[in-house]
Amino acid sequence: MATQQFTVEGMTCGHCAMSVKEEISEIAGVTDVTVDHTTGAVEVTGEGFTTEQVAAAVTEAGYTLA
Ligand SMILES: [Cu+2]
Repeated sequence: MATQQFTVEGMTCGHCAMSVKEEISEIAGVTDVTVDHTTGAVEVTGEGFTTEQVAAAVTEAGYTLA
């Protein structure tokens, strides 16, 4: 189990954060996601997931991985 940190661009409010959290949570192996829309900081905890999957989930939510 490991925690990886990412930065997401374009989030402006709690709804943005929720969308990003929901999409990333759907990745297999992810057990916890924390999103701070004020800083763009995203922490993803789990195992077996890739940065590419996180980037795709963020794109799916409508935002961009920095
Ligand atoms: Cu928003």
